[in-house]
Amino acid sequence: MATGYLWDTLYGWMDTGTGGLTSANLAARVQPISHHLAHPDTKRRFHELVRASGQFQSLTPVNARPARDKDILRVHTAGHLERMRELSARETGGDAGDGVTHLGNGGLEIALLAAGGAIEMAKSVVGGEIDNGYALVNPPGHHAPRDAAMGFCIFNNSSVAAAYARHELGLERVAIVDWDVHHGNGTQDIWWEDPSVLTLSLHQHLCFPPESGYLHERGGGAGQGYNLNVPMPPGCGNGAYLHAMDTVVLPALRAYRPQLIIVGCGFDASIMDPLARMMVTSEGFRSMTRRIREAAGDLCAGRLMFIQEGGYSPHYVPFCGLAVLQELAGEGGLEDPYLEFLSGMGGAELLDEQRARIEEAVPLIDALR
Ligand code: 9RB
Ligand code: ZN
Repeated sequence: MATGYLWDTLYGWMDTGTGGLTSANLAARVQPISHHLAHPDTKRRFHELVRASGQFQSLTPVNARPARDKDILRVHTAGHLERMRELSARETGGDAGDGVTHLGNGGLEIALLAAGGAIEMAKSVVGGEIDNGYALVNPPGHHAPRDAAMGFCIFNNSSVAAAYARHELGLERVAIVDWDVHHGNGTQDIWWEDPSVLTLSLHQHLCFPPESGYLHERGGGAGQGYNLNVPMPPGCGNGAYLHAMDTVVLPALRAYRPQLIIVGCGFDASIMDPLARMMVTSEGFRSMTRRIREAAGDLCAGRLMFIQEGGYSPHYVPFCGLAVLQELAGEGGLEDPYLEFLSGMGGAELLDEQRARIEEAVPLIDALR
């Protein structure tokens, strides 16, 4: 099993500003802090664990290249790209539009490298140079709709890769499974009327963005039925997530028969994450990865690529990520040193309330057959 892996030093140079979530603001008494919640060190620590654990030796390196304007413009407006270009050219950058998404000086170059990294991984997987792959990109992408930056996201990396696969690699059906704990609203927006990309988001209901990610948001026009949301209550752990995979995600994939599966892989559903209230451990992410790898094997010759989204525990993201990489590559290695302790906290078993909420999404699959 050849598993591709992609990281670029510049991903760790994303300037997230001086605040913790919003900008530091003296009048509002929001103090500056060295690490914004989305500071890239969390992802850099993941990369460093990949190197220091020895896992890197079993992976096939894939190099990032910047996305071209035409790659971005398949899924974003020219106005959005130009606004980001203008902001990035400013001496100190600035807010990209929603009050929490800072784009520093030169940040456009890094955002284009993230979108381009997703493209390079898609090329390698579809071209057969690797069986599957993990693009550890930054900034993330799934909140960015066609015409804006939002929620730490500048360009919608997974959508840029899906559009590339559709238009340059000749695929007819691509599925994007987004298990970041927040709603993949940008991806939903971009493919709303397009049945050639199935979009599926598992998320903590209303965690972010506000008023987004309801079950009844199902796509429109020709895309009607091809957007699936699985809003989950706070407190879901491994059992609930695996139930969502078994009853909604995998049956939806089997009904849709994609030629490539893209996973929007956030680790912010983890039990250690500061920005949400779920309880998934590295073992949960490992099991979800195994299930989707097996599904990709059955459905699309194993063509599967992961694209990094959120994840804000600098302590735990590296070990969740390592578990996913081990599972993609089909071999074990270094163990999660926190797992025994975290497993003792409970929360792994599926509760009736969680089961009921998740199974509300099961009838949505009928539209895909
Ligand atoms: C806004 C605020 C946010 C923004 C982004 C996230 C997580 C993103 C992620 C969480 C909270 C606040 C718009 C505070 O991880 N996605 O995967 N909060 N945003 N105040 N205001 C006005
Ligand atoms: Zn998230």
